[in-house]
Amino acid sequence: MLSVFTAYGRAKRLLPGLVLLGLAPLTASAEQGLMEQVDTRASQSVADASHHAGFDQWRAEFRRYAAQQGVSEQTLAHALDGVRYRAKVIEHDRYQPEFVRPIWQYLDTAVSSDRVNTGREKLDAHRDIARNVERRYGVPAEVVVAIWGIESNYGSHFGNFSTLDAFATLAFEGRRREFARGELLAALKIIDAGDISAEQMVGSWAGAMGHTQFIPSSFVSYAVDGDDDGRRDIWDSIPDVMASTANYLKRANWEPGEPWGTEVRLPDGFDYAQTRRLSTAEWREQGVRAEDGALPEFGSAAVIIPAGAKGPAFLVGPNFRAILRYNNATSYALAVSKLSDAIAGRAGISQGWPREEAPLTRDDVTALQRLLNRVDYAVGGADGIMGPDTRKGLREFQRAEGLTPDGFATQALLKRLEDAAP
Ligand SMILES: [Ca+2]
Repeated sequence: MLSVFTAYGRAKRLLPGLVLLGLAPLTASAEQGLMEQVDTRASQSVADASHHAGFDQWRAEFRRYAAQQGVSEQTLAHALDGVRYRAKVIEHDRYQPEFVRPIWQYLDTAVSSDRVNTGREKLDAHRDIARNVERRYGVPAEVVVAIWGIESNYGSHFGNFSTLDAFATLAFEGRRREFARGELLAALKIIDAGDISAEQMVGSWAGAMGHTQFIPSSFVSYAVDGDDDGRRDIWDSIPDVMASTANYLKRANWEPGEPWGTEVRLPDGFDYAQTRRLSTAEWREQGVRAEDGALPEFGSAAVIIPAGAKGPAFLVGPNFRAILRYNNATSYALAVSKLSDAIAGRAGISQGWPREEAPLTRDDVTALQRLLNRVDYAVGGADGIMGPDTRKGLREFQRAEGLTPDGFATQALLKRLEDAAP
């Protein structure tokens, strides 16, 4: 899933870059790669020893800092003194997939019939809790269940990695140490507050915790005691899990009573390069029509085409943006939206995805970026990630070539750029 995020815009979200990474089922070849790395490291016992020595000193310094920040001696002694450096965390943190997984493959898994059926069973099993949460926070039960389903497959695999070990290791030598340091402090404060014990605070290697995959700072801000037992428990209390998820969306400006959006048909000659938000009335004026029924009335909505002009199009409103606050990736928000639709018995996506398009590798995207720069569509540094600047440059190139400017990178476009570049 890491690959999908890099493809569709990563991480300015409240749960920065982490939520789903821990759930990411690595491909067989990726697992193989990691195992080989582990073996190499195991033979470097000298390097490992110095790692640990440095880690102990780092932990002693962090302990003084945490004490200054008000964490109790009891929590420091019981929770922080036991944390360990975990090489596996760093291996995951540095892993970069070669291939970017297309959105349709991500959706095949995220909104599989198994996922839908289990979602309906979970909704049935927890119907009273879900409907209570819906009344209290204004977020439909199907949406809460869908987020639960996508974050942790309804709690079946939220990870059993120590959150404290994860953030201590990342704060010691991860890519974003300051961020991890703040999360480790937040985690200790959660333990201090008595919500959960250090032993029970588990989740993904990246530090996303429990059924809802909240990182500690999100837990501090948004977790809710749904069953009124005095503790916020997203590991073992479904009322707390559901209330916390709904509270998060409410605080992300969820509009009660509004749908996320709908699939649309775009008219011939539609301007694919426009990225503005407009009202439904304005989109209607441009000839945008609902695939089925009427367009929802939004004051501010975007038309998105996640796989370019040959794939399906969607009109998305404020609640789609609220889901993006949970995890800032179009593929993620669409998966939650369509899974909630399916659980509620609404229709799936009508138009087909361009499944014949071979995905671009990281190297392909880097080459694409270098070529765009060379033919004067400045897209900035060539980092192998399809971001907004790269898509904008690509749209300009498409327009100059008389193609539909949808900003969707394909092997054919890469070839065309190679031919066009001096
Ligand atoms: Ca509780």
